[in-house]
Amino acid sequence: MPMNFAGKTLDMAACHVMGVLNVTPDSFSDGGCFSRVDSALARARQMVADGAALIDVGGESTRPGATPVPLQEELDRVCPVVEAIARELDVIVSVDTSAPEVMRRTVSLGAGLINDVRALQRPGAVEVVAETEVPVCIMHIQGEPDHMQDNPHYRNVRREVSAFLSERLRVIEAAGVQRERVILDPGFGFGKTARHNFELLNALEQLQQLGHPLLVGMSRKSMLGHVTGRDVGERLSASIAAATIAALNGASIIRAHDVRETVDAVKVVAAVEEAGL
Ligand code: PT1
Repeated sequence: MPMNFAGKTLDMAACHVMGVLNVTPDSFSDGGCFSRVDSALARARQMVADGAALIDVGGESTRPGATPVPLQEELDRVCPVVEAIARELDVIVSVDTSAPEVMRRTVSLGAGLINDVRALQRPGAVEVVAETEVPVCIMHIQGEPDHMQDNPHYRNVRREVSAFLSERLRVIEAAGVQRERVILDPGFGFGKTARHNFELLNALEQLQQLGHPLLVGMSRKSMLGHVTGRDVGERLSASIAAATIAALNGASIIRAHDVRETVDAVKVVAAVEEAGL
């Protein structure tokens, strides 16, 4: 099952690691600022050396409590970095955005995957993706990042996440996005209690029944703090355990901060699976 990400293909029957590259506010204020692009490129280069098959570039924080970023600000942060990585490195550039204009511009600059935590629900997003040929990851979210953790509630989280993704699939397919280029993500930490997240991790194989490759992101998240009692900087072992479970249960892409360690874990899972053939 190869998927084509703007000229680079990945076997989605295997598991790959996507490195996280945040280009959120810092000391550099202006967009094309050399220092910002340069340090992002250096970080991306290290993640590629560590075995990342994809780099996820994000200019809007979507972690719990984060507030929206104006469009121009997001464009200024993300575009120069996407362009530099696509030009300089042999890796698939993913862009973590919900803004149709950011999708359009970054694909023209060489991005190979659109990663939208809002599942193309912003006006115009489905249409922009339909005009491109790149794969898209649609993620389940309940609410918006600023308030999504206020009081997450489900009658049956597995069924509701699955129903949401099925409905979004129906809508975007009807708009002309071929199903062969859609990746699904249950959205760990996006409007969910720790219990909800673990129920979803437990049910990953059921989500696979939807017939699409799965992307998962649990790296350093609070669900891991909940069970270990550890702060965000001390969650590496828990992140590797979660990544290992996801890989064993069929995830095709694992979004992670600690690329080298996650790649090692994925290699161990692949060796176990290889031995069973
Ligand atoms: C994700 C993801 C993402 N996560 C995809 N894109 C984030 N496709 C950003 C916490 O509970 O899982 N899938 N883009 C980061 N978001 C969060 C959410 C970070 C929750 C931290 C938490 O700590």
